[in-house]
Amino acid sequence: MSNSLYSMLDVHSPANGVQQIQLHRPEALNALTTAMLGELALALEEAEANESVKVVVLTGSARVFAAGADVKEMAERDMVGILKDPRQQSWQSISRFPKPLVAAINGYCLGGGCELAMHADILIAGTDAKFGQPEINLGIMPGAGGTQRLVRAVGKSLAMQMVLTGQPINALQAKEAGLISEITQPELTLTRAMEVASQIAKKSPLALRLAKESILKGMDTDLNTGLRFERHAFTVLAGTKDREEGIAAFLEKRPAKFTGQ
Ligand code: CO8
Repeated sequence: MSNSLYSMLDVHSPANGVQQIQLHRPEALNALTTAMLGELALALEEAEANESVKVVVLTGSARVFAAGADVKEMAERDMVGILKDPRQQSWQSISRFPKPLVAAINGYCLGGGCELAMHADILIAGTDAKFGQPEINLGIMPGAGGTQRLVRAVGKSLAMQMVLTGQPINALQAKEAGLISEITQPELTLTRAMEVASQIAKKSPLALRLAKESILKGMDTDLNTGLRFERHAFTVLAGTKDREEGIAAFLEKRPAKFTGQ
């Protein structure tokens, strides 16, 4: 069942800990308007607060994940408009989402759409997916992490090529470069993403949260600082009931029942 609070998203009720959020603006290939990005930020805030949501799967349609920022809306913003850009808050909110976020991507994943996909922790794409930062063709450049997250994901040379030529890469290239973790047949992308999300949803939410934070922290810092953060996070988990349960379940040869305590 979908939540009708949202006009450009299909926000499904969580099932077995997994909530599916679908970008839904078919008339513009899911181009991200300020309002749509605001809806997504809000949906993720709600997912964060909802204890029955353990993992979110973000997807688009069969043809497109998202074709970028809405160029028509963008054309109306001058420099001061961009300086006061309300989308910035939404991006920050999306980037702070603490639960695992899995993206299921088919078709075009361009510009702001690719930047959005890179906010996901795990990216699973159909063989038909195309990833690109075509902003250079509009006389601009990526503005929501496309020069920063992309280089961390695929390395300097490919990031430069994508950003400076505006040419997209296909799913196979994205897999080889490390931008995505798996390729599937297009009709199976969402199913596979839901499978991965369901596996994750059975784990301890506390361990998931700290493991995600630790990996993301490590991408932004030097090794020693990252290792210190990991050590602290690992130590904190030693005080949880979920750790007791996980270890007891292993010793008793039964599946663990994690409660997030
Ligand atoms: N913005 C607004 N409308 C769009 C966008 C977009 N990004 N992409 C497609 N549409 C609209 C088209 O205008 C068209 O509408 P209409 O029928 O009313 O003319 C409809 O979607 C269908 O599109 P096409 O007819 O072009 O479909 P094609 O199959 O021929 O082509 C493409 C598909 C190749 C994806 C093509 O639509 C395209 O090149 N789109 C633009 C891609 C692009 O340049 N993206 C980057 C935008 S800039 C950006 O993302 C900056 C990010 C800054 C950070 C902040 C983000 C929120």
